[in-house]
Parts: sequence; structure tokens; C-alpha cells
Amino acid sequence: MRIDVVSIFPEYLAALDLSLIGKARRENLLDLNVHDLRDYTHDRHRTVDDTPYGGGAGMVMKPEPWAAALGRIAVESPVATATGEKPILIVPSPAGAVFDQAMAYELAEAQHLAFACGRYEGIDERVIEHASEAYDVRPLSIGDYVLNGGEVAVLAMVEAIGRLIPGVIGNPESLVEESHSDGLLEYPVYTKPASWEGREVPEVLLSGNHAKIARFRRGKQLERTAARRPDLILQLDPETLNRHDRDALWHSGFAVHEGKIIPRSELAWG
Ligand code: 6GU
Repeated sequence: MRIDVVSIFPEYLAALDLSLIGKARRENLLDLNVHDLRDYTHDRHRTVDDTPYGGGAGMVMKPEPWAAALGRIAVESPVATATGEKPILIVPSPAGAVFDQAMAYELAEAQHLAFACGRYEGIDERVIEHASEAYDVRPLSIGDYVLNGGEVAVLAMVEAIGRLIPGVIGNPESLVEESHSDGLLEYPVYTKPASWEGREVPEVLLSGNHAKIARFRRGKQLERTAARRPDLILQLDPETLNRHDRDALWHSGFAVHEGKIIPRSELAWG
């Protein structure tokens, strides 16, 4: 996969030299290129921002340097434009749709991703419209809070997407049981010693009974998700829940009623 990132703080992206993503780059599984937006300016001060039309606080990123940078990246894209395909341009923004694991899986299939890191109050909206001619543009947020710029969001998204590229993670089976892969949070994990600071590892995990262990872990996933992310429980397909699952959900305050999952408090009695 090819990834291009445009930023006025290219040093922020140095973290992508480390760990699994750094290794993927060295092994040519990931061709990651970071560009300094100021290299696409022509004035002595390398200006990237200006005052907003209509007034208001802060500054807005000027269109010209963005058009030059994104134009160059589109022209050099490995995506075959002859077939009508377009590279994907992700514009990190607290005003975007929320990036999730399903999206990470989808984006991990792409041949070419570009990221446009805005700062200040954002990028002139016409850049986004203009870029749609050459790119499939996706404004994306990493959650409901505000960062000063897109760089930290790009670090999060590139790590989430990059680790799903075949060959990047040594043991792909570790992807199967992690949080969000089946719509639930991960079960708790333990290692030696079996007794530590007066706290014991749950006995079933020492039993060697694999069916019982699987049931225990699934129960913990449901219990934890119900307590921490009840919104995810309501999104489960009740058809995928067996008797043990329904029992665990009941004890965590949810019922399967007339083919739907509802909080037990909404059950009407009598
Ligand atoms: Cl992607 N960018 C910024 N600036 N703030 C955010 C965000 C992105 N996601 C959540 N907050």
C-alpha cells in the first residue's frame, strides 16, 4: 500500500518509523511518504494560512498550497486512473464521520491512501470540492473531542489500517479475538504467576477445559461490553446469541425480547 501524508508538521509523523508500522515500511509492505505543505508555497514566508471570509476567530488554510501538494500526489498515484478508479483522500476533522474498525478493514484493502492534515480552523472548503475530481474524499474523525490538528488522528488511523495489511502482523490469528472484531470488547487476559498480590487468576483458565474457557471468555466479553459500551450491545444481531450469551446478557441488564435486544428496564411486565 502507498500512503501520502501532507502536514505543516512533518516531524509529527516520525513515530511511524517505529514498531510494527516502521518494520512494515522497511519490508516494503507500506510505502509511506510524508510531505511538508510549506514546500508547496512560493512566498518568502512560506504562508499557508489567511483570515476567514465572513469573519470569526482564527485562521483558515489557503487553497493554493493544498491544490499543488494534492495535485502532485494524485499525478504520482499508483491507482490506475484509466479505469475510473481514484485514490482515497482522508481529511481528518472533528466534523467527519467517525472512523471505526470496519472502516479500518475497508481502507486496508486500498492501493493508495492520502491524508490532508489541517491545522488552525481548517482548510478552505473549495480544496475538498476540487480534490473530489481526483480523489475519493473521506472527512473522518477519531472521536467526539477536538484536537489542534489532524496529525495525531493520522497516527491513529495509519496504525489501525497498517496493522491489517497482510504480512504486517506476524500472527494474523491475533486479529480474530481482539476488541471490536466481533462487535464486542476483548475478554480480560492473565499471565504468570497464578497468584499475585493476593489476587488469583480465574480458576477456569487453569483447567485446560477449552470449551469451558471459551464460554468463560465469551461471557466476560458480553459482561464488559454491557458495562462499558451498552451502545454496542444494542447493535448485536440477536440471531448470533446462544443460550449462554443470552444468560450473560440478562445478568448484565439486557434481554432478547421479540427478536430484539433491549435493556431489561424496558421489559413491560403484565
Ligand atoms: Cl480527525 N481532527 C481533529 N483536529 N480533531 C479531531 C479529530 C480529527 N478527531 C477527533 N477530534
